[in-house]
Amino acid sequence: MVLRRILTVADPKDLAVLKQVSAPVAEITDELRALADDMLETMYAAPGIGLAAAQIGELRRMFVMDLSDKDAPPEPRVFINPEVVWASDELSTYEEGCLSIPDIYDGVERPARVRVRFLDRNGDSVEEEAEGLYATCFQHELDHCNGVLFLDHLSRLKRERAISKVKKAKLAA
Ligand code: K1U
Ligand code: ZN
Repeated sequence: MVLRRILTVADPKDLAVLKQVSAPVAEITDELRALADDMLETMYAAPGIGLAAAQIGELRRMFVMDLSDKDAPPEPRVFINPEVVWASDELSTYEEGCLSIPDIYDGVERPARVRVRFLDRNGDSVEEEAEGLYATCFQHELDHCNGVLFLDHLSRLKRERAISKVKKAKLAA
């Protein structure tokens, strides 16, 4: 497994990649499973609870997630060609963070419950209902597959302030 560099909004070249729409995965191969393992290792090291392939510069529609409790055994999950097939009218707001926007957190309003569909790492199709942090994280990661960052759900002022804060922190490091 290989630790990969996480692209951030502080670098204009990284941002240009993060804003792109990822391509569907045509075939689940050993190479794709190795990429998923790299993504999980990178996510755990960050640390984070999710990571989309676009965040390491791989413009493929897939992400990984682990929502297990800190002291519980890990529950790594891989989501390939993810979709939301139904979303509730009810909305909920969650304080989101993003490994590509370090140390910035803000409330984002999204559907509280979603029905999701994806392929797992064996290529089996899964459809299930998500709520709470799972629903929030799934939608956040699916946004990455579509070139959307959580800052895009906020006002232009908040977005610009956040990006300049991340850039300043990078210069000071
Ligand atoms: O996609 C990403 O950038 C990962 C992001 C996922 C996410 C977090 C919160 C709401 C929606 C989506 C993160 O993992 S940010 C870091 C984080 O949440 C965390 C880090 C350490 C321990 C617990 C949580
Ligand atoms: Zn993110």
